[in-house]
Amino acid sequence: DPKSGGMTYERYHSLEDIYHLVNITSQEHPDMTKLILIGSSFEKNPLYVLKLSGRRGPVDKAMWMDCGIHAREWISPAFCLWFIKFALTFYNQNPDITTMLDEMDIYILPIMNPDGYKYTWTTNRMWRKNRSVREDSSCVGVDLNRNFDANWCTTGASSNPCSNIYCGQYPESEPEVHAVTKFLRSHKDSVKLYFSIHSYSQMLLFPYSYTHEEIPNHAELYELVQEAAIKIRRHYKNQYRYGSGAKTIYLAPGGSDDWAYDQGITYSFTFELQDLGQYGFLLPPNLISSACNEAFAAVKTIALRVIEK
Ligand code: ING
Ligand code: ZN
Repeated sequence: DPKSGGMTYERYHSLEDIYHLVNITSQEHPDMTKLILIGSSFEKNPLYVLKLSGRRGPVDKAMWMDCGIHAREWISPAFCLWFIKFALTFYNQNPDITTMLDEMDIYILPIMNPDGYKYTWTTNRMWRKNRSVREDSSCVGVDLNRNFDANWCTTGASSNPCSNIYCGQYPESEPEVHAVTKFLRSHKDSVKLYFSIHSYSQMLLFPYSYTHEEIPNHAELYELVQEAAIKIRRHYKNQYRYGSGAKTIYLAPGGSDDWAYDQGITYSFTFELQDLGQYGFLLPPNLISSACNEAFAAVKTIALRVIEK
């Protein structure tokens, strides 16, 4: 039980440990998982997606979730690992989890920015971007959540390589972003639901972030995040704000959820997990389980609604 003591999921894991955990999990559940290499990072670290499926047989719907786009947001990859463990542990025990896995394939990328993550363990805990190098600048790294082809590098991003919100030389210039977009483009027919996990600030967001304009199904997504936020509030006593990205936080072009939405994945979300700023990116390990439990409740609530539709 991921909630119980001694759980390896209640601590943060080094990059090597993350690869190891994903690997052994796939070996322990060969009937329900598939490990897929979708590309590699600038420094040639592998980008592994773990596919989770129920035992009921082939389905035509899928959900995608990526974690760790931003290096310093450690609770994000911790959540992806926790999600995998929780889903596999409670399949055929918890009816909601069983339904989720039986009705959808779930693709999880536990760490989208391995180079940056590694750098936060070795050198600079507050690093955000990836670690790509260019010949004409001494500054390193692109903000992967400004590098998607969604109103790329307009207001809310920077063309300065030294900026923390540097958009890169062109859309999808970064191998990490290219690997994800390539995978999602080739799975367009099945993937109906997209989640990108960040921290911190406790928000449940949906497109657009690149413009103040509302998406066609704004009211529908608003209801979904509202329901999820109410559940978190009721069961976990934590407040999450919700709404479109541009209206709820700030204008941010080139983000993954906006790109996914414009590809036709009309249920597309970015979650900002705990906390509200007391610890910020340095969320202590003893808060991992509460952050993950409430985030899981939100993902589950939305996924079950999308399955019903
Ligand atoms: N927040 C996100 C960021 O990249 C965001 C907010 C959400 C931007 C969706 C674009 C799209 O700035 C954090 N904490 O990184
Ligand atoms: Zn982030």
